[in-house]
Amino acid sequence: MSIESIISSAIVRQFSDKLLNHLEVDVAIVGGGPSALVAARDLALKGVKVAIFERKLAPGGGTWGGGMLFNEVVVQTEALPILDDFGIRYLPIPEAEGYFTLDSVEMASALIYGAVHAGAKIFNSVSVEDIVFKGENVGGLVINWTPVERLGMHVDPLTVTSKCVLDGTGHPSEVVRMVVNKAKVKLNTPTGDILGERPMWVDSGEASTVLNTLEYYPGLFACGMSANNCMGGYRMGPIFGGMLMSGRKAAGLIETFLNK
Ligand code: 48H
Repeated sequence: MSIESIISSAIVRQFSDKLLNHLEVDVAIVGGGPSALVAARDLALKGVKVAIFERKLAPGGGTWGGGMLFNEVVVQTEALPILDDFGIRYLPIPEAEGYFTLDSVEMASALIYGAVHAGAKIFNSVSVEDIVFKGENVGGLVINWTPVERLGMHVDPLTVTSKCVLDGTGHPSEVVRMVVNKAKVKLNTPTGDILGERPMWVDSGEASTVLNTLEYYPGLFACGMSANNCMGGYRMGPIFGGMLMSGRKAAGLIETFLNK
C-alpha cells in the first residue's frame, strides 16, 4: 500500500469507527459552546456516553472573540472552580472584587480539550437539522454535514439516537424551537412556548442563565443562552461565569434523569 492510501484509509477507518460508536449515545448535545463543553466534560467523567454535534468547523461557540473581538472575557468568583477544573488561568480585575479576566482563546481551547479528554466526542461541521421524536418522546437528532446545509443541497440526513438531548445552540435555541414548531408540544415555560431573550442586564442575565437551565420537555434540556432564550432571561454580554455554571447544572440534571 502506498503512504497516500495508508493515510486516507486510516482516516476513513478511524472516523467511521468514531461515528459508528456514537450513532447511539446517552446524551446528544447540540452545539459546542462553553456551556455545552462543560456539560459534556462533567457527564463524560461520570462515564456517560456523550456526543456533541457542532455546526462550525471550530467548536467553542461565542468564546473565541471575547468582547467585540478584544479576545478577553470576564468571569465571577463562583465560576472559578470550573476554570480550575479545566486549567484555565485568570487575573483579578483591580476595581471590581469578585470579577476576573481571562484570555478567550485559552478558554475556548481548554474547554474543547477538557471535554474531549474526558471522553466526549465532538463531531464538527455537522448541523442538527431536526429531532427524532417517537410518539411523545425525544429520541435523538437528525444530522447532516454543514456544507450540505449551507449549499442547500437536497441530501437526506442521518440520525443519532439518544436517551436525552441537550440544546446548547446559544441565542436561537434551535433544537427547542424545532420541537415546538414541528412536534407541536408545550414546553415547561409559562406560555408553553419560547419566551424570547431580553436586552442586556448583566447581573440578572448571569443569574437567570443558571436558573433557566432546565428540562424544557421530557428528555430535552437547554443550557447557556439557549436556556435564557427559552425562559425570557436578559443577555449579559462577554461575561461567561453563567455559561460555565449552566453547563455544570445541565450535567447534574441530566445525570439525575439518566439514573431515573
Ligand atoms: C449544530 C449548532 C446548531 C445546530 C447552533 O452560542 P454559544 O457560544 O453557546 P453558549 O450558550 O454556551 O454560550 C453563549 C455565549 O457564547 C454567548 O453568546 C454570550 C455569553 N452572549 C451574551 C450576549 O449578551 O450576547 O455556542 C452555540 C454553538 C455554536 O458554536 C453554534 O455553531 C452551534 O451551537 N449550533 N450546532 N447544529 N443546529 N445551532
